[in-house]
Amino acid sequence: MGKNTVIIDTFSRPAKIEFTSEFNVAVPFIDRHLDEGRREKIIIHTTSGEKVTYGQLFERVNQSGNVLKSIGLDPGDRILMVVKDSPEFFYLFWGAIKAGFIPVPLNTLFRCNDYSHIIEDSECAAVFYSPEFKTEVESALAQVSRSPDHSCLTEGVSGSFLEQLQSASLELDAAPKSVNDDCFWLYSSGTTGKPKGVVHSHRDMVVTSQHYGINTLGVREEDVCFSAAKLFFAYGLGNAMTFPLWSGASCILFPERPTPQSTFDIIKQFKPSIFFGVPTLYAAQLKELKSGSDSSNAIPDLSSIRIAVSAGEALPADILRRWKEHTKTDILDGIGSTEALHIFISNSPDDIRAGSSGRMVPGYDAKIVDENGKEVSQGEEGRLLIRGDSTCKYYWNNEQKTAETIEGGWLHTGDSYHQDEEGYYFYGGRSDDMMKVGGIWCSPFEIEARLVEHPKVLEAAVVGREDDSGLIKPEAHVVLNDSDEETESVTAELLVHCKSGLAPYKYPRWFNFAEQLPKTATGKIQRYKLRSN
Ligand code: 3UK
Repeated sequence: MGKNTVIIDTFSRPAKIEFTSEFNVAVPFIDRHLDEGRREKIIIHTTSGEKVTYGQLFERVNQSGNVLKSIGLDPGDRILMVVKDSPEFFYLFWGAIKAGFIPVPLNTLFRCNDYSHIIEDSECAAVFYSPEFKTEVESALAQVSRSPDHSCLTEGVSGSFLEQLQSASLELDAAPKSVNDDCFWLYSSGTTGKPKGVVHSHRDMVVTSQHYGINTLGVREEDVCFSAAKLFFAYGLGNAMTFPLWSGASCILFPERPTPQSTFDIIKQFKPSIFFGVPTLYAAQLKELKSGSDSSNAIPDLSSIRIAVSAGEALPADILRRWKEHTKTDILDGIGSTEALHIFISNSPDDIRAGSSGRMVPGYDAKIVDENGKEVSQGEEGRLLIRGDSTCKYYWNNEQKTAETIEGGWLHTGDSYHQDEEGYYFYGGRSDDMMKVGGIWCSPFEIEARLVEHPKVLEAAVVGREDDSGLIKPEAHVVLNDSDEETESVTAELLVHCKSGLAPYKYPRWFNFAEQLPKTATGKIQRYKLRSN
């Protein structure tokens, strides 16, 4: 069957995926579409009106690979990308892979110090960046002890990457690779510590796109995907790039910050069939929908959406319920990670359990263990480990973290979970955020979910705090929908609300009200910042 080919047995479940021994993943993701008759089909719509066909993408990717080769990079060199969601993100990422280099997309919300850490840690050979991020990237380049050999703006100046593309050759042979070769990295910031380079191989994007994209979510050729999560995030990379590419579908790219209004406007104009968001955005969109229906503002037209997806943090059951009430569509919650590359436990269109992360995505396995690594009995809370063919090979330059996280093919997710008798998985918080209250494990997430069910609460974070006797008790940090509310009476209301809906030991003993919660750049609550002890 030649080289650079994938054969999928879709009749077996999980789908059986076989690769040729020589395998560069750029070929089935980019080149294949020409043989399958999609040369004229649009793959990318940008919100500024640009359109890119599969035929044009193939040519730009080849030109990009040729530009990268011409500047004198060596095979396996890392190329950092601080690039906004745009066609050039696709060109750089796939051009690098096809030519045998390693693209490393970075969070564009990082600051100078994050970039200088990553430039040094990755020992990269080149940095490409959009003009929007010039100040932070150039300050980082100025302060590192060893600068990469090449740094290049993507556009807007003479000699930019896009300008160099124009004169590059349209032909490029794929560098010979195999499925297990390093392909691209992502930097994961986690909820604590410095970002770590997560190394993925050539097989991984095929595995996530098939097992989750096609077989769980049901992405098909007619779909138009719109992700509020950006491409530099593993979630966004799958949503807006690898899933549409793998299925021969299309995507919408939006380079700016997603807000309820901007996402509604894009949905109205571009009519996506699949929308990918995060719980915080769904909560904000619902708030906007509510104020829209109260006043004379028109309710936005969301009728093109066939299915919505949520990941990044757990989706409270109440948000799912209210979203369905307003839009008549479901939100599929699923848990994924940078290390697993995408979602490995998920709800699916015909199998939704509100408040749960869903069931195992076929192709992945999970086990829940106690502090000693022993599997717990069903229903009991424990640490979640998963196994599957898209998990990362290792953390770059961090043997200790690799050893702690990857053990005999199993990946420690760092999450606390329990599974019910029907196979649904329930999130209980990060393992290190769990509290023992009165000797019983207590999940901050469960208390938060109860708090956000209250109509006055927008968001909540719960942490453990020592009481006068040195015992840990839950403490709540709450963001109210209306910050002018009288906090004393709201506290009393929330107390009654928690006591009536939670096991007796779980109600928060302290309430704090804030304008917002501390979060990572990817929107995860940093509970450690809220802990007072
Ligand atoms: C948490 C969730 C409960 C959980 C991601 C989809 O979020 C992604 O990757 P990250 O590496 O973070 C991973 C951690 O985030 N988490 C994610 N989804 C959920 N917790 N319910 C959820 N649905 O702590 C996990 O360990 O930033 C999400 C696809 C790809 C991704 N990388």
